[in-house]
Amino acid sequence: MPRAMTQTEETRTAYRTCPLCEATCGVAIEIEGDRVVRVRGDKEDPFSRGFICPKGSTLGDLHHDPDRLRTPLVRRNGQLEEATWEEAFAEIDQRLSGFFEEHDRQSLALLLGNPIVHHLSTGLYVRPFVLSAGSFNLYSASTVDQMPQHLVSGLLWGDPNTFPLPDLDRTDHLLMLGANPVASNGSLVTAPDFPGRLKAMPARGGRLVVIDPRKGETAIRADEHLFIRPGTDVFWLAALVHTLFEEDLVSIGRLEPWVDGVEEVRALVASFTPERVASICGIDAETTRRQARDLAGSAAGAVYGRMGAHTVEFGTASAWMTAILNILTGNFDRAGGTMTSSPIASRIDDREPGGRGFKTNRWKSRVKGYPEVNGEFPAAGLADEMETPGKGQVRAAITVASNPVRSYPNSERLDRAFAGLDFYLAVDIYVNETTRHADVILPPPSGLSEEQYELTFMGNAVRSFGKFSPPVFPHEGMPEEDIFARLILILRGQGADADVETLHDEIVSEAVDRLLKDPSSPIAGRDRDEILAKLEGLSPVAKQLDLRLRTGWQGDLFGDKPGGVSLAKLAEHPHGIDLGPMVERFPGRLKTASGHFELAPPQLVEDWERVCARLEEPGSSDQLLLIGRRHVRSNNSWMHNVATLVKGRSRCTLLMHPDDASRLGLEDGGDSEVRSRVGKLRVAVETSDSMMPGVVSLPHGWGHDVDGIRMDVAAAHPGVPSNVLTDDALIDVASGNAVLNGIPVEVSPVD
Ligand SMILES: Nc1nc2c(c(=O)[nH]1)N[C@H]1C(S)=C(S)[C@@H](COP(=O)(O)OP(=O)(O)OC[C@H]3O[C@@H](n4cnc5c(=O)[nH]c(N)nc54)[C@H](O)[C@@H]3O)O[C@H]1N2
Ligand SMILES: Nc1nc2c(c(=O)[nH]1)N[C@H]1C(S)=C(S)[C@@H](COP(=O)(O)OP(=O)(O)OC[C@H]3O[C@@H](n4cnc5c(=O)[nH]c(N)nc54)[C@H](O)[C@@H]3O)O[C@H]1N2
Ligand code: SF4
Ligand SMILES: [Mo]
Repeated sequence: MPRAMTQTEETRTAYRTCPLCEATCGVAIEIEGDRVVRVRGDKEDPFSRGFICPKGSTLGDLHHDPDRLRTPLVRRNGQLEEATWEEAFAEIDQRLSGFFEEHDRQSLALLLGNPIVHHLSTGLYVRPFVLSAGSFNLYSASTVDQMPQHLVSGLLWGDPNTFPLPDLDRTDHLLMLGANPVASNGSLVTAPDFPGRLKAMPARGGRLVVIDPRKGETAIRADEHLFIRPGTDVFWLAALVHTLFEEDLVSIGRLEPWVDGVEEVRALVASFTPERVASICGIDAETTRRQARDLAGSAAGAVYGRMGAHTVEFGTASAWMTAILNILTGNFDRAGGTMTSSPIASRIDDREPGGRGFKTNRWKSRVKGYPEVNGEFPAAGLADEMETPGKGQVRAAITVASNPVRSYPNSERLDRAFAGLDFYLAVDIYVNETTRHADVILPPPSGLSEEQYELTFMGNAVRSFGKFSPPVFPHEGMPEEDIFARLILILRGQGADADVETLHDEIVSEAVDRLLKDPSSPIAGRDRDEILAKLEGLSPVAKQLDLRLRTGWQGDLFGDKPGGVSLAKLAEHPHGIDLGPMVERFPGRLKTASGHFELAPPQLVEDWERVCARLEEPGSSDQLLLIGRRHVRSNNSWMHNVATLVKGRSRCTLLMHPDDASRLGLEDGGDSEVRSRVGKLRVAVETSDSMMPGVVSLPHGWGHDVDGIRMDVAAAHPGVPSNVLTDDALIDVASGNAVLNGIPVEVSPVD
């Protein structure tokens, strides 16, 4: 944008959104010349109202990080060397064409990592990119994170991407399981200043109850915290549902005519009495009954489960029981309960309940026969696909913003598998534990050089909000959409020099045509050239964004609704525009084939047999179980190269209860060896009675002392990689999600 380029020598403030986590905090970036001198929370942002966390204030450090790649790297004579963009694309074209002459398309795996959801270009180009690859071997952070929720959303109300959001600002009773938003700032719910929103609850008589095997940053602020044995939430949630039936507390309310399967659910939880699950979960029966009554008795309550409830053996069943609790207590789609978002860049098509429903298992993975869910295979199955010979064996990979060697389970096995690939292309900003194995690395520009709109997260937001920000700096290399366009053209067999502008135009035209042809679209039947002319002059990503904004439920409909939202209108509001809290969207939003809520879909009922089998044979409660944890100064696997965030005492320690430590002969600060079925590592012990006895905790994303990485600060603060211990043979069968919490481990002292 011209503004950024003409004012580079001046002092100025740019308003943007922090792209580092789901909270989407507004930031005010103070710039002198071409340097960021300070990042503050933007007090005028109506959604975040000035809140930021320590990570947000390091956006300048990330931008100026000398280790952040600015030029492509190509492997020559075994070394990753700087190359021009032309050389890099020529290499990719030559290597991939050679590869496809010998191998099936399925032998190429695509991996999409967490940061892609924060960039407009990746968000908008990922679909054509995946289609151009023509491979079912698609993996993403979703199956090490939230796939259980996609599946439950898809089966219960017909849309895998409509998430149930706790209405934080209006709820009277929030029952939270497996989430620690005071450290994580929230997940699958976008609410900047989550801590402040929780703090505001007591003033309106609201209560927060946290269920967690660790009394962490959020639990200490709760009105009540209960320890739970890792991986057992499903039993406890089922006991709550059981109690609702037993004590006649079911009260669905307004949506009752649209809810199917209530009697089936009653039967499914019949044997899950609070007494029966007490010893499995570690929560006594009377407390469980009281929790069910408190939830049912609140004016507007919400049950919210995340990471710790989803990345476990029964993750889908937990997400399912959570949704059932919200629906049976009449709290689904009720203000103060659990609602769904109305993003400004989307239409609202809630006229008639009913749609196509949600299907999985349209194709299966080669080695383990895992069904696809939401178009993806389980991350935990990738190493099998890479190591098992045969037609379709994965022999090449493209990773985009993904660090599987630190983020996926049984990471040492994946490390070896990546080292052995025939061809590996990374689109990434660092040479890290995974990308060090690449043959080519293409670095997208710094986030500060991009046009910005948090398209994905506005879809999970507790308010309808929108903010568009132009780039702060000119970019050093190639715009990300051009990187994708070139890769798409290469994957389509059109070569390294094909014209990217034609591809960008094709993608925009297709999006316009879809809307013109769709009878339910607000611009159906309008003149194509008129619409395209009104988008002229914008970048390819801005065109797609403007199209969505202008045809969204608040849009200006390209002139038909004067004063409505458009990109131009957003540009007049650099702090963003707020269009209010969540609103009731059901039953019109139901997209199941029946047009009803399917409380007992056959797929989930079948999966319930696994839960019942475990109820019969719960196994030993003496086994030590490993869980993860997050810290507000860290972000998954890639922000340890920021000196201000990693300084001080190492936070990568094995937390455990002092009684467990003394029983095992371990001391606070002493080294321990931790072993699981798949791996072992050495790490310092930190004792704390915030831990439930029998449970140990290690953060993930560390382990930076490996050969070949180019992240100097991170390498000096390495920590240990917890996914050496997580087991790729354990998955939540229904969704394919990895099990990252509740891993059986042995711990012993090392001298
Ligand atoms: N600072 C920081 N913020 C982040 C991230 C980060 O790495 N650092 N990552 C971002 C990402 S990608 C995500 S997905 C979100 C995740 O955000 P959250 O969903 O809030 O996840 P965590 O912070 O990992 O908290 C999970 C909690 O579950 C508990 N737990 C573990 N096992 C169980 C169990 O079996 N049952 C129950 N009830 N609890 C359990 C843990 O003790 C922990 O307190 O955070 C995002 N924000
Ligand atoms: N044991 C355990 N494992 C976990 C978790 C856990 O709680 N416990 N959490 C899981 C969760 S929730 C998630 S989401 C995953 C995350 O795992 P991944 O999807 O692997 O994401 P990150 O670890 O954030 O790594 C991000 C990668 O993108 C690169 N990168 C950063 N910014 C950009 C950018 O702007 N563009 C591009 N192209 N690249 C960029 C970084 O260099 C790095 O390589 O980890 C999962 N793994
Ligand atoms: S909570 Fe921190 S990392 Fe997340 S968006 Fe806000 S400032 Fe950025
Ligand atoms: Mo995540």
